[in-house]
Amino acid sequence: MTRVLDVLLTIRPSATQAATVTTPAAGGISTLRPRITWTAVPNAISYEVQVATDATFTNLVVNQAGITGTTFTTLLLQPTTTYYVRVRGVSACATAPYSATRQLLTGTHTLRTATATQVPRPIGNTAGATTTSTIVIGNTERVSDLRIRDLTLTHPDISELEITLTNPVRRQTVLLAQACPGTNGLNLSFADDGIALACPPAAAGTVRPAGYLGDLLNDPAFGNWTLSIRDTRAGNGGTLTGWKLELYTLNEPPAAPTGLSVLAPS
Ligand SMILES: [Ca+2]
Repeated sequence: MTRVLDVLLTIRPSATQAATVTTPAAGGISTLRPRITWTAVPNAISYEVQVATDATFTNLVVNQAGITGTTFTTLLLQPTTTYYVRVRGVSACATAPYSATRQLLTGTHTLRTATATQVPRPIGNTAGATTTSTIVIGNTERVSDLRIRDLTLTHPDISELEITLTNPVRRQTVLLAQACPGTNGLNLSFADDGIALACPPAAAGTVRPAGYLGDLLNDPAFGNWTLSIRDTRAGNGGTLTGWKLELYTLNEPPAAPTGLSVLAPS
């Protein structure tokens, strides 16, 4: 007797190429939360990033797996310190070799707190109504770290609200995404190293945003920082009463002179 078996084989391609780290640029001064970017590796389904204080990657300060894109912004590094960065692609059956190591040197940064003046603002009670409040920053240095302080609003049910921050080059992150049903009012700060949001939130606590504030770093601070509050359901409305931008900007080294002239006594 002959039996016929149908066997389904799935051939998964392997990631075998090394990525190339593209930022931070070699030789420059980095913010204290650098945005690390790299070239895509064919067949990779995720990436691993390592940052260490030694070139042999013994003293790891970042060891992040499962990154699905080709960019990753670290948490806070130490100022004026040399770090070493490498990235590799991961596929279902294999791990690609590490990229060449990129050396980076962090600078120092300065805290600049800016308080919203476009408040109070009504939070509309029609479905989908969006309230915005903008803080204008005149400093042109790159953003090295960022928190939102003392975001206060009244609203009988904050789970109707989606709160988003947009930076001057239009990168966005969601701070609060329709969380904590039945909670009346909000008084919270947001930081990537804050605690996980609990419901109802402890008043005046510092929580991790729904998104990642790190996505809004490493661009110039200059321009409009906009807080948007979308009320997703008709009926209940409220008032945005205040918020602050806690912005750390990189102390950029002065530009080198483009030419030197020698003054000789005549
Ligand atoms: Ca509403």
